[in-house]
Amino acid sequence: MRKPFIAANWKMHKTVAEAVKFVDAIKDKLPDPDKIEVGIAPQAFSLYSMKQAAGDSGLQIIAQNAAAEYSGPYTGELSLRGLKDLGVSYAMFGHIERRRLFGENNAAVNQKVKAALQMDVTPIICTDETMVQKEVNGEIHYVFQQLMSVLHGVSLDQIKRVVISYEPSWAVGIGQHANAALAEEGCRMIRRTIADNYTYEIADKIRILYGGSVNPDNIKEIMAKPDIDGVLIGRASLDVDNFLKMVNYAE
Ligand code: 3PY
Repeated sequence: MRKPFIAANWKMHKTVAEAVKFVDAIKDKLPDPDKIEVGIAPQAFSLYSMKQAAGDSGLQIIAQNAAAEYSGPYTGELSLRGLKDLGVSYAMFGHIERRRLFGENNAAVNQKVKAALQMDVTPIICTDETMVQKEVNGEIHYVFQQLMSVLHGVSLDQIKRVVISYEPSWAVGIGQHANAALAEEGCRMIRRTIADNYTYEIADKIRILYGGSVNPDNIKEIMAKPDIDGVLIGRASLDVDNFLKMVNYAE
């Protein structure tokens, strides 16, 4: 059984005080962490205070990004070593906004993913690609080239620890209704890509999230899809009531 994972991507929103207030408001109203995992990815300066505020509630505090290098002269970067020291267990990599606005490419994301795995921080790999159809020996194969580039050199043992978030560009940051059927199709193809390139057993265990305009009205339909194990929520996660409705979608 794959444990559902409901995570908020707060992007560049909320001060430390606002973030802590939010955690205080939700931490006693979260679902059983053995059944559903809940996380929030705030701006880096809130990670420590939110960790403290979350206490033993089971709420995961997630980094939105980190550098591939563990320390050194990298002004403005965030180290995985520091995240590990804070007790942060997850970091997101390759979000479409990082690719679009900050020029991150597959090679850079790949380095970060491998560094996170080495540091025992679980990467949440965001992939925004649309599938490429290829004909091989008369058969149509769907290929996730971006995902496979980002996973280059990730071993059979390491891939088990990865979380993948399918965030198609047609759905991110626009606040429109996500198309659950297309979201499922993408996640199913990602699972198949993992099966083809690793093993079926691993593909069956790996968690694949969907990200893009998830909100309290569409989360149930999205979470009912068999290959979607969770969601990464943008704008709708900024409001306490909305967020609580979404993490408790199963009730
Ligand atoms: C969105 O829904 O806008 C996201 O970017 C989720 O990561």
